[in-house]
Amino acid sequence: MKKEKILVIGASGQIGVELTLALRKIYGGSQVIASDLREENELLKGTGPYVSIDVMNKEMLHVQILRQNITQVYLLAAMLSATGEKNPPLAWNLNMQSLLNVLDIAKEEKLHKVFWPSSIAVFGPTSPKLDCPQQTIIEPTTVYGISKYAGEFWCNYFFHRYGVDVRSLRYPGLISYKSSPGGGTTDYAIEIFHSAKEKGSYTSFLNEHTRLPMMYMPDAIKATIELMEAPAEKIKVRTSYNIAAMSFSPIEIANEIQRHIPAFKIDFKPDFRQTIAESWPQSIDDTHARNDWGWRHDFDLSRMTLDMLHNIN
Ligand code: NAD
Ligand code: AKB
Repeated sequence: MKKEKILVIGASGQIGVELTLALRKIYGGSQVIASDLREENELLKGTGPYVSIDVMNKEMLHVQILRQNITQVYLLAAMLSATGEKNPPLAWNLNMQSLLNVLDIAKEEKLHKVFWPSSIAVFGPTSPKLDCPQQTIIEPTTVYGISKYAGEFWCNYFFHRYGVDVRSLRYPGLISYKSSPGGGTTDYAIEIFHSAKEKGSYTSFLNEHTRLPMMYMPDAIKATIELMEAPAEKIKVRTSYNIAAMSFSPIEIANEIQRHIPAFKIDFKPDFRQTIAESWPQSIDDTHARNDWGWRHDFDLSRMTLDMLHNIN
């Protein structure tokens, strides 16, 4: 087992549950402290320690980091794109202050590493729609996207100014079956599987041809751990790396589901999330991640669909 003591903040969320379980496999259950504002997720119970932490309370966070001898922090607490648009000041406050609290403590306590995820939501309507590059026009139009873009530059700043080894990925929409999604625009791609199995039909809140970059959770977890384990000299992007696996639209995923459930039906009732989705690129160029630290994805649409349908009860 490796000698690190890790704190996962937001461990009961969609990514947090699976990332905590994966980190516990590598570092040992007792070396990975799960924390969240809400209660411990059922899947985490009995696999390692859990503490209740409000990341906005910097003093409490600092005390816990010292008390638990933490050497690495994975900060996952955030308000996602759709929920963020319902309360922009709250989203900005949580997404920014949580990061600044963690970066400040990391600087002061000389933590070994910090992970903080960005998102494809940094891109806006003026960014290239296809194969959107690492460096390009970035003019986000959601409060979530603005907070992620600002956060990327705080990460870059703390690395260059104070030597904090903070690393980041621009996750696409993440698809998983173990824990529920937390209020994003890409959540339809999870709901569709549950609805297909429960009711045989789904009403999509995005219209049929809205293509977005997506990734299956096992790939996202793999990317996160590989990024964090890569030697520091290989991490050349200190804002946040583009990573990609697949892109599809609601009609394309529905067609894929129909290969397994022929009677499955989909219809479309776009809501406010349509505008958010239309502001994002359809596909992402992740050449830098592939070249710098060897990123490769395992799951495409058909492999992911098979696995999701197999695992959803
Ligand atoms: P989520 O909403 O499922 O989980 C976030 C967790 O943070 C929740 O369990 C919530 O209770 C917790 N939290 C909220 N406020 C807190 C506070 N003040 N203190 C402590 N915990 C608090 O989100 P997720 O989908 O797991 O996303 C995790 C991170 O990954 C976020 O930064 C998100 O922007 C980013 N991301 C996610 C996706 C995706 O598709 N899921 C895509 C791109 C980026
Ligand atoms: C969302 O839709 O808000 C997230 C994301 C792409 O960041 N899934």
